[in-house]
Amino acid sequence: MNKAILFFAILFLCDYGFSQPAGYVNPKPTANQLVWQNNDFYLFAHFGPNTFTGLEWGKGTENADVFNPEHLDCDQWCRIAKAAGAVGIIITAKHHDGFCLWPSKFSTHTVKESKWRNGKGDVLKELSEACKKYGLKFGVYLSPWDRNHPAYGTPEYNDVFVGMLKEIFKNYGPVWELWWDGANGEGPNGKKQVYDFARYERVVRKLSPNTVIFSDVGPDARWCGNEKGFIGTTNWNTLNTAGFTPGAGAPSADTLNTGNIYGKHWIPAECDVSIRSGWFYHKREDSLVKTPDQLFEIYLKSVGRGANLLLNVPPDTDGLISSFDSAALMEFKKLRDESFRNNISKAGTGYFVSERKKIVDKKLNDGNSLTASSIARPFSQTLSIYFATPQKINCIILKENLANGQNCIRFKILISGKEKQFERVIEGSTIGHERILTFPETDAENISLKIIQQKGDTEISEIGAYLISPELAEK
Ligand code: FUL
Repeated sequence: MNKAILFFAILFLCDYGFSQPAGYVNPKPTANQLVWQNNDFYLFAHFGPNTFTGLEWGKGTENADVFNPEHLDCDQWCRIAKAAGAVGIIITAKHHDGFCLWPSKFSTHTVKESKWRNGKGDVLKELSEACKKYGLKFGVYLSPWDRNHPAYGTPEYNDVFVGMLKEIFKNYGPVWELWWDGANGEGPNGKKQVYDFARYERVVRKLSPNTVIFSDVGPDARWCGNEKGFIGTTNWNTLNTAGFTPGAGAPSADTLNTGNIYGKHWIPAECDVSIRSGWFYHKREDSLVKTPDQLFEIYLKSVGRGANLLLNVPPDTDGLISSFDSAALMEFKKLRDESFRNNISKAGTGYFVSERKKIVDKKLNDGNSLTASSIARPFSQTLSIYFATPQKINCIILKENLANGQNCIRFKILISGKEKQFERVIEGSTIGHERILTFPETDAENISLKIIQQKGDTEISEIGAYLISPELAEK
């Protein structure tokens, strides 16, 4: 390359704070992943023999009759999910004990073998229909680890697993999200299975191309690396997966927690966490249901850091969500509503400010995270909200338009009070789908966002400002 061109190319990249290794292609989400990331809160329902035996990992030798939820009412689950502001429910169709909540012809350990409704019951049918009725998305967890199936540990088991996938997708779809647990323990014959995830994926893609497939390493959504519901303050939607597999072969928990800045694939994170200490309902844990404040903290550290939140609310032995859990969920919803009802930034004027121009940008604070705003470029350009009179705030929500990839590496927010008498500086790494930042109450006349370093042009779709309860802002 001509030296002069090289010089100007470097200058150009430096000026815009672009930072990318040579030859790097910044991944973009599929349309489907973008929609999924906009549906960021939904429920998990761990339900099966463990609900009745008090175990977390059933052995697979349980008598099918232990499963007997006499008052099962999936409409009740859906009403509660809806009222909690969740967009859907993912059910454990089969956990590690191998018991199938639908009458699968690939197993002899299913609802059909139980005395529940004289063997005529079908939880997947009831839940998928109830979800349709209430406008909720229906998702399925299907554990590849199976402690009951006699074929587990042999190549035939992969046919069994594929057969089960086909039954589920054909009879109960559409399936919004499919959840693969990476656990790979021993089966009844003491052998471990060699999972054929590539084949499972091909089957699902063919049957249902719009289903989001979750596992530790995707392909569409990844695990956040812990079961606390916390994603990293640095959270890249990009991940390197070459040489990794779900389960023991996954990248380290730390890597899953932050993603890879220059990862090759778009695999956003999902935080799974239980409202109780265990995943299944146990009466002994009725007093251990997380408080609304704890749930709010989880929300700040999952959705508020650009991940999706999958909150487990396990139905009880009656087949109902217990009043302990639903009460906490309703209060949690109230906290979110009260906190984020009043976007104070709407009372201000949004500007795109460069050295030479100051342009009003109505999209910056229109409350619509899908309208991309002006591109923020480092150093000389800022996105700002000005208030005619200072406003008390302790929370700022940033949103990055991800359609062209995730670009902001580091940002800085300057909040200044009346006539710039003081300034609060908040620095952070990564914005992503949503970034909720909390800080002590501040009188703001101006809020300015500067991008310090980026992969490519950062498109900010929203700068929101809120005054939430001080206790919650401290989380
Ligand atoms: C883990 C399982 O072993 C737990 O029982 C639970 O289902 C959790 C969501 O995933 O890998």
